Amino acid sequence: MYRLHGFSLSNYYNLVKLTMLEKGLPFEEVQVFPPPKPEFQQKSPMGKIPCLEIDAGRFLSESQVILDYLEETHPEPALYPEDPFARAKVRELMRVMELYLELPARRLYAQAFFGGAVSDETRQEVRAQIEKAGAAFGQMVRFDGFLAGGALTLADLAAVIHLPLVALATRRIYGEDLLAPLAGLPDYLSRLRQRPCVQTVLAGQKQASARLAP
Ligand SMILES: N[C@@H](CCC(=O)N[C@@H](CS)C(=O)NCC(=O)O)C(=O)O
Repeated sequence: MYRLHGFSLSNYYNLVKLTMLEKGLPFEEVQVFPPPKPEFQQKSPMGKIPCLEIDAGRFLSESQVILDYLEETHPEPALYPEDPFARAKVRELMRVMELYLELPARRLYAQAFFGGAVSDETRQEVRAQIEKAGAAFGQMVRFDGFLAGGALTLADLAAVIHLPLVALATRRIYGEDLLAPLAGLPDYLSRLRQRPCVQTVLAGQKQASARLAP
């Protein structure tokens, strides 16, 4: 059985977990809390969470790599469209969310979630990056169905995991949700949250967060 290493407060861990649930794959969760012990690098070379243990001695890290591996080895239910261009467009959406929304927002997490502090310079830089990427993302998608058209794809799973975190971090740092200009986003995310697998992942996230609360 697959073993997924990581913890339920990590959005990258939760994205892989959600994908495995949507695909109906059996897996065991192995708790690894950051910072992982140095030995963890034997499984995940950069020490990053998540890491998927395929079988004894075989590990994969980097969420996108893991997702693509799972799609290739378990093509049903498909979470990418069949057409190569449409598949690439799904990856493009995922890349934009990850590189230009989630990663910049990550620079705010120390203050937004962990009691640290973020400099004014960082706040300004991140704000400009998220505003630009949010506008670009809004041009790329429609929120009235699934992000990439007719069917659920990995882009929707990435959106329901990453975007609420970006929105929350910006609310906490700037007093406003920098994703608010994406008018259809809240309803779209609410629809996705009705999926049982999404609810399972969010319940795990809530439990992990309650365990960390003082
Ligand atoms: N590019 C990586 C990012 C994963 C990542 O940043 N994971 C965080 C937790 S959300 C982590 O492992 N942090 C611990 C560290 O960087 O040492 C992926 O897609 O899997």
